[in-house]
Amino acid sequence: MTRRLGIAGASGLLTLALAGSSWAQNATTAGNASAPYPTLENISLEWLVTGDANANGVVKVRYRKTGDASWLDALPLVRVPAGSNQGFSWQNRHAGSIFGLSPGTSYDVELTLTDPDGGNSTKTLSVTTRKVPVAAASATTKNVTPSTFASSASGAKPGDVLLLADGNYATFTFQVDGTEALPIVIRAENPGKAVVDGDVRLDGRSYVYVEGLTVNGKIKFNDATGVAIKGCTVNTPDDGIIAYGPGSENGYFCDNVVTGTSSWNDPAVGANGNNLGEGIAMTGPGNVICHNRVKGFRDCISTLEDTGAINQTSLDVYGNDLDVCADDAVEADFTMGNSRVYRNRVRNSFVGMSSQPSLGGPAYFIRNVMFNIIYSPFKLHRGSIGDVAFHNTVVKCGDAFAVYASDPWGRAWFRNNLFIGGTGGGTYGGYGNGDGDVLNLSAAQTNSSFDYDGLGSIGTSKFTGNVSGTNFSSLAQLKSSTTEKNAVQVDLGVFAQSITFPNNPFPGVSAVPDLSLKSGSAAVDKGTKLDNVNDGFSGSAPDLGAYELGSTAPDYGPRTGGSGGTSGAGGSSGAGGGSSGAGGSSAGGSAGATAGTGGSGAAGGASGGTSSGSGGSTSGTGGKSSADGSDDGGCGCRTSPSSSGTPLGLLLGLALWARRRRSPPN
Ligand SMILES: [Ca+2]
Ligand SMILES: [Ca+2]
Ligand SMILES: [Ca+2]
Ligand SMILES: [Ca+2]
Repeated sequence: MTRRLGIAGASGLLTLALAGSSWAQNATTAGNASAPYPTLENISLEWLVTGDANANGVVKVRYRKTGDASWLDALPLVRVPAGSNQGFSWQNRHAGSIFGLSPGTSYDVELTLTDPDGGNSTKTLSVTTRKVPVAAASATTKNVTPSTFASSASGAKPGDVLLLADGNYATFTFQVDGTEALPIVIRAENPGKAVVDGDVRLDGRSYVYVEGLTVNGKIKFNDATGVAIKGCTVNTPDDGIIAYGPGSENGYFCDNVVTGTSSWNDPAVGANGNNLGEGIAMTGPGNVICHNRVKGFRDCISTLEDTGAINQTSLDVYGNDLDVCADDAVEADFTMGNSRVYRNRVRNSFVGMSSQPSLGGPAYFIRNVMFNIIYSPFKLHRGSIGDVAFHNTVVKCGDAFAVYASDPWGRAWFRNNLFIGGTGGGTYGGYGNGDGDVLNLSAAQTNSSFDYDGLGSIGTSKFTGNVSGTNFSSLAQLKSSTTEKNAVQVDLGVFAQSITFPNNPFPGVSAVPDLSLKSGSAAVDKGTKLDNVNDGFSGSAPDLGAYELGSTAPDYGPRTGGSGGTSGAGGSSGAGGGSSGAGGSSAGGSAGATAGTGGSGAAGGASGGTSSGSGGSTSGTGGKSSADGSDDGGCGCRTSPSSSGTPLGLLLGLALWARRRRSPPN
């Protein structure tokens, strides 16, 4: 990922010109294949290529634990033609993830590239997932009290566990590094009973773990490597767990309870609402944000945007329980491939998942549950490219799934989701959320593919919308005139429990109801098979939405008994994998996938490699009312650098100003 300020537009035009010229090379020349920043349960794959201007190359993926005899199929990599957008550019490649692996385990990965125009190639990689970060077996425990903390901290050595007795501790900036083999652990003897009155700073630190503290302030770690924040309780007036540039690399932020001050009412919601702070926010590669309970922020979990975004790749956000996120529950903006947001549960939030934009992708969103959100379940603004959404369940007022920005977005791949909207649409926080269209995706480029989704509009007596500029007003019309050839119409009767439709988003719901499916309902066995995502499904086919019939409900929020591995985006049993609890190994994955057809998806489309998204974004207002969409620092309605006469520096300056205004960087 290269940052190229000011020349994005010129490059985008050049890309378009080359793709359309007779010089365009349709055969593939394979370049370097790599697996950067493996996480605990997922592997990121990148295979650079040149040529393949017609973007019809396909990379099949197989994997196995090193030493196993038989291979398992994963999804084909996503084709990511070179592009540029919002001051960033990306290389011509195939990219994708293998989900649901075990921590600290070696895998063989086989990539097979075929291109009908020539250039077939095979690569094999050996990749080891990261271990769950725990104290070294040989760790030396040092007992610490509030009065001895300063001397113990300054004298800490790699391999030490500083065991903090109950009591109140002063704010501190930790100054000593551990190593990968010998981390330094700062641990509450009794979880929650060692209380820090103020911020904890780990800036520049390597392999320092903080476990079980109560922090009345923020935990901040700019420029950190391999830090872990586990089982902490963070009560903050602004940001909770946070790293600005150059950010955090290979960190682990799990099983925390992070509470802010934003509330759930109309004046509080949206980009211009009376809200403050980021619950867990960071930039950098290889970070794992899992099983946290986050409530009361502007964005509950967030990457950074614009000039703040640095190498935001190989990012895992899973198992989190998110409530009162006045702007975005998960703001995965400016991700740069292999971001994985899965098996999270969201309620009482303005936006579900923001991808504003994905810079080429794939940006995965899998098996998330969103109940009583207002605006978009997936906010794909600012020309997002490469969003992949499988098996999400959404119940909200107004439009079920709408992207209100007029900026073209593309190479999206949606399968097996449940989108249920209905009555109660209107203007909230200054933004309209429609009147109950099931899909409102008018700016989706035709290189996108939406299919096998279950759609419904409760209480409106209509089934209307738009996909890539094509209007429909019935299921039959949707199926005959768009990519949704296998869509089904659903209502709340697909759920086993009786569900009260959230047609008024306020005062909010106290819990997400159980959205497991009813046996025999319209969402059961209506999905399509996706290798490594819904292996082991029950019945004749995968079900729509987050929960396969008969599967065990996953855990959301902090796991009792520790912070072990969990299962995966897909995992076996099709349930998104149950999470495992203490020290668990992967429950997901495997399950003997047959060499199925899998999804070929949008990425395989013959779209001529015009993926950049940098061109053509107009400054439209897009939304049905008010402005173009909520976001931090940089409105989705702004004119892109490529087509605007506005100096980019001014736009970036405004964006930075907006971010700083809401969330001081230091
Ligand atoms: Ca080709
Ligand atoms: Ca944010
Ligand atoms: Ca099924
Ligand atoms: Ca936001």
